[in-house]
Amino acid sequence: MSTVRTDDTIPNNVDLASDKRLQRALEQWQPSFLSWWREMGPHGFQADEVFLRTAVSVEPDGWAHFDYVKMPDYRWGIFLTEPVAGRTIGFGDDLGKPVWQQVPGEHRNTLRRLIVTQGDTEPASVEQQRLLGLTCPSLYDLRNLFQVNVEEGRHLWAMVYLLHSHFGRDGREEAEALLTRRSGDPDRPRILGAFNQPCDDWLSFFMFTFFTDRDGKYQLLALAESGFDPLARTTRFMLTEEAHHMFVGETGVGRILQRTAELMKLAKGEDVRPLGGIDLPLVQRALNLWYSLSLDLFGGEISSNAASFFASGLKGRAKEESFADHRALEGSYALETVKEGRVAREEVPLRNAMNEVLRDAYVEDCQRGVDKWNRILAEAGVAFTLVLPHRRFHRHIGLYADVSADPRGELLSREEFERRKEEWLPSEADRAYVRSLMTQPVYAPGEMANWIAPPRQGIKGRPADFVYVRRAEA
Ligand code: BYC
Ligand code: FE
Ligand code: FE
Repeated sequence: MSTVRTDDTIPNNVDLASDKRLQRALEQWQPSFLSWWREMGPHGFQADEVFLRTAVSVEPDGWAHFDYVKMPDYRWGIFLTEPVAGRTIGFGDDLGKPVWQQVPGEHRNTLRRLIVTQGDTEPASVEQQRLLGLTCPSLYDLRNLFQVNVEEGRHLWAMVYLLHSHFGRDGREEAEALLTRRSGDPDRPRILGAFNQPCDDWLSFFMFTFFTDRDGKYQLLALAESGFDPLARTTRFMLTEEAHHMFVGETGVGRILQRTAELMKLAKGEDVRPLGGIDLPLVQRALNLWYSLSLDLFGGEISSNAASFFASGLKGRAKEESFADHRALEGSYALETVKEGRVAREEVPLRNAMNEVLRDAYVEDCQRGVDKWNRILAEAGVAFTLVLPHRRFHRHIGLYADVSADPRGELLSREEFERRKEEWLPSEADRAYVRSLMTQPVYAPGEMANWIAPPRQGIKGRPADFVYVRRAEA
């Protein structure tokens, strides 16, 4: 059982104090992290006291502590799940061999790249969301936004710990670079596409936490299988926190749907804009956007990178133990490709389709959430069904990057797509409308913006009108 040190400058359960060099390196990175947080973290709320959850151990029942904390004082710590005695590599060419506690030389560059790519998304999301507090629909939502933000900060720490402890000088340089790229910056952008998109209204925020954080879940599940044991143990613990992020997205959109359904009854029709609601076709367009951007995050359908991550035991499939064959040397995966303007089937070796296998699991999980949203609408007596668009729709990575398709996956000319895209994706007018609903924040305890229903329950047994954020200048 590893000892938790929460009194250290950097809370941890990795016995940081016994490795002075590493401890010093991380303590040197810490002020850079904090100045990044003050510059790029939630704007305008750094002095407020927020009712936050902090990870304090890896005990399944008791890993989190809830209390008021000013965000710059949040105790970002390093926590790895307990090692599994005798753990062996669960897939690929080295199946059954002992897992690695140190980075094997031949996998060093690949592993570093995977860790940096994962790490880069964490601060990126904080940057994307930094102005949202100024337009929050309630103190409850404000607190949830900040909860997500501080935990993404901790996920950055998790990756930086690996870079510092296992990759020497290269790792330290990468850790610095993680604080210098900026979401959406044309010169120094974040690595992956979706993390450079604006996420500047709350409909986008809820879609992001539903769809994009869920990519996080699946990428983390795949890395949790890694033969590089410190990576597996770090990502396993990150998944514990991730569940709340998706909860915020699922319930956030669910509450919008519930409110829209109420307003539709008052309006005696579908057009809820005169009543200040978010109409369902607009919700569908926002869904189409964030789902398609998030599908891109799984990489190309046919990927030799993915094949070699799998072969070398670095990145598995989600829930690898649920598969019968962990080598995946036999068998193939049937993909739909587009050749000369027509959809065709192509069989590819299974290992080359690992990105698509992971995407399949993700799509299924998204569908379960969308089904729940549709039940909210059905129970409110609204005849409208939200649907996930086809995988070919609005893609920028992989086989369909150069293909134009409608949400049903039917191929179109680029001209037709351009002409009709406002039917399927939020238009400038849609965005302006959503922003117009969110010009004023709601900071009064228990109050809720007009466009969203209140949550079913508060946080950690606290009532709905609890003061989740104590505003410094309130
Ligand atoms: N945007 O072989 P391919 C999260 C690049 S989210 C831009 O098809 P591969 C979170 C790719 O790097 C989880 N570029 O893909 C959520 C490659 O470049 P090179 C984040 C892209 O290598 C919310 C080339 O295209 N974690 O935690 O299999 C809030 C061909 O690539 C994109 C991870 O991503 C893209 N979307 O890569 C906070 C896990 N996709 O080699 C946090 C770590 C691909 O030609 N990363 N490219 O220079 C990976 O496992 C893999 O790098 C990828 C797919 C899944 C990204
Ligand atoms: Fe994260
Ligand atoms: Fe997350």
